[in-house]
Amino acid sequence: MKKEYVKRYEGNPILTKADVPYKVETVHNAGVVRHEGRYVMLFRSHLDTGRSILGKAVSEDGFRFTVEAEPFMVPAKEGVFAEYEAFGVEDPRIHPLEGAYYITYSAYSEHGVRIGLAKTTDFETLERVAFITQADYRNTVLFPEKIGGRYVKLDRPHSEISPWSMWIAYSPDLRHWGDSRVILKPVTYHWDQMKIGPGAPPIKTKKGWLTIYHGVYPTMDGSVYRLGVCLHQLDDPAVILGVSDRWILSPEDPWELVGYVHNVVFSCAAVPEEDGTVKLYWGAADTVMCAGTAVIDELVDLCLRCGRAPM
Ligand code: BMA
Repeated sequence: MKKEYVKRYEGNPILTKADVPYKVETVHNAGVVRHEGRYVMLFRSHLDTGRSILGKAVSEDGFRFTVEAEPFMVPAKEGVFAEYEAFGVEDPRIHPLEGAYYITYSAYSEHGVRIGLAKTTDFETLERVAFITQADYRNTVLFPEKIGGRYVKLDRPHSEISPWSMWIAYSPDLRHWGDSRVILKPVTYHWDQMKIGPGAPPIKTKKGWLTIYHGVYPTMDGSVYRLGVCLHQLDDPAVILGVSDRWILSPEDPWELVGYVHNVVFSCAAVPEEDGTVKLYWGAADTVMCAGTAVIDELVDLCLRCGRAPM
């Protein structure tokens, strides 16, 4: 059994609030994508109101990022988006899809948390498309292409009877979603027994769609957020081919163990590279951004060899 699936970048943390030219309290839970030969990061920051906004940073190598002078996305000022984003926008995931970048984000308001969908082609302007869930949903990721003629998303509703599980849903137009089903649940006395949620947008591999997700374990000292992997069938991603019973990343470095919320590694981004590796990005202790690399085939293999039951 391999000891380490994710190799941490030696320069971690890669981004902190000291790198941000405007006043923020944290830099975490960022979406990252390759755009025109560079890496673009949209990161979440807490303000000193406790509410969140999104900033933008750009990098040549995927590790050393420069933050832009102004925030990229703040709560909308008018209309339906203003009503549902009043308490902040959080945890962006960026999806290259049909020539544009679709951004899913958590929108908070007095009505709860729901998922907004926004669109950009250049990371200069941003168009809000629609809310694609009701409350209380978080952690929505889109598959990077249509499957069976429809768009597909994973997300994470919550209910008392079936806590914090991963669901799949389908859409003809990215706005209207249906045919939803639960596909992966926390299972008692496994590392992710308390809650799970999709992390990075799924990655296409020969053996299936690879999803990096977060799993939470309750302890006497609060919850621990770790990262794990599962594999979906290529032509029917509702079918889970394997889910690893071992985590791939657990809080270890000092900035992962201690911060705004301690013992957290939380990912919204994984960028597959042509050499078969993936650059993985995670927020550490809800305070700073970190990065590392993994070998995609090893993660796929882990899903298939070291599986637990999906539910
Ligand atoms: C989750 C979300 C994440 C956060 C994590 C750890 O419920 O709020 O944005 O990183 O908790 O605090």
